Amino acid sequence: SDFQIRKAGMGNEPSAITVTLSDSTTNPEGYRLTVGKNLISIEAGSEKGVFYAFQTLIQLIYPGSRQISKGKTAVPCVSVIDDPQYIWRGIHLDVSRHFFQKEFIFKLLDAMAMHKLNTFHWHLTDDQGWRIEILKYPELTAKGAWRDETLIGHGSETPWKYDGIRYGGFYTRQDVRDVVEYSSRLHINVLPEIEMPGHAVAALISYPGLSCEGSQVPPFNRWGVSGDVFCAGKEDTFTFLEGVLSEVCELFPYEYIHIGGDECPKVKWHECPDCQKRMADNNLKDESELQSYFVKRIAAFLESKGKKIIGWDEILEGGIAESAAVMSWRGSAGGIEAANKGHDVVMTPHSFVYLDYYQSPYNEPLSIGGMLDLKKVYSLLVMPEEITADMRRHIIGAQANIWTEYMTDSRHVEYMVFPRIAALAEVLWSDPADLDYENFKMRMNEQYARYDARGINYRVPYPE
Ligand code: TNX
Repeated sequence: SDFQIRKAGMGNEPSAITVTLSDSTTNPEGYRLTVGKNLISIEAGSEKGVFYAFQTLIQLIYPGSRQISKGKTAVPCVSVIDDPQYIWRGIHLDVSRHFFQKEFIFKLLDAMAMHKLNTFHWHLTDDQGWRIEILKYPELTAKGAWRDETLIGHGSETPWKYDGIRYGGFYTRQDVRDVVEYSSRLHINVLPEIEMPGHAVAALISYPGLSCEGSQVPPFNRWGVSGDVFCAGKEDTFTFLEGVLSEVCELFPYEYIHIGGDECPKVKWHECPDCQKRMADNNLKDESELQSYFVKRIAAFLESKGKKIIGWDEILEGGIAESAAVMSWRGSAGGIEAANKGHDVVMTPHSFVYLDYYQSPYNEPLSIGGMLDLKKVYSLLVMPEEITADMRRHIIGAQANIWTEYMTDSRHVEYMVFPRIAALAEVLWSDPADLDYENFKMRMNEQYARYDARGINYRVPYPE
């Protein structure tokens, strides 16, 4: 990390590695790496490119498949000209259903950098736990960060059984700053997500006045979708969310804030006099338009803070805020619609990038369902064919989502993430014409050794 960057034109004394910042690479994340007999030279248009050149260099040196002795290491002679296809290359981690210590976040960020990923989407709030300290609303972490019990087994097994064990945790403001700082050194943007209007039970338990009934809602200690959501009629809801988001904006320098928007049942809104009055006052014809009103209002607030919003593809329903970006999770349809309307889109279609799905049909730990092996991840077409040529620039990338209902500890998270994330990383970085699964699979043998060297718990493929 203390490496000196020698700018072009500052003399040509001999050195083992030279780094030159130049305009010859047009993509700021791109680089040229040349390993010759006596010299390793790196050329890049920005520090990001230099950083990725070093990731490649580290990749060439490790694992121990090449000779390392007495402080000496062999680096193969290569010439690499490299840059990414997409600017958004991400991992999402749900820390609400299960909580993961800051130290694990650092480990995950390190692994992201190794895979040249640049966006960490931190899913900080959901029904089962509020995980970020907010000074203005201390009950969020005093109450909302804790639950009295957690579902045992799979959510489809009824009657539901609970473990009776209190569970929880949260990140302090200092923890958040530490993660943001650590990420910035790895050229990773941190995207915070504050869920609304649904997936809000932990917030409602902390501040019951924000529900439609305005009284205590029951805890939601199993998985799935709760009918209790933020009241869209009461002004208090907006005061609260603006207070929360103001602190979030202050803590996270990234230009985007994720406001959730997914899976918001409208039953309570339908029965709530405040929500119905809001609809009448604003000429909203149904509850979908009320959700759209909600999201647009929050978008306008965040814009006033200089931020952009991104949400799950449900934010398209009832009319989308003009400046909003969309995460297409229910397949590609939402992404196609949004991009063709001129919105930026991050592809996260569940059947290709939901890393909570099973990785093989045999001997796997309990998972939510689905089947998503390495090959399937590798087959993701980031750019759907249905996007018109002039709108292709709106598909800005993709990310894998890690929902943690069934992952109780960080080793299990690692097992679900690795090696599948390597497939996504390659798909996001490479020219589609170069993608070749059999070749990738062969190269993964070295990647597994790199995971071993870093103490990463990955799924070992079956022998063939
Ligand atoms: C749907 S994807 C959800 C999450 C769940 C996930 C489980 C999305 C925006 N919402 O709340 O954890 O499925 O796969």
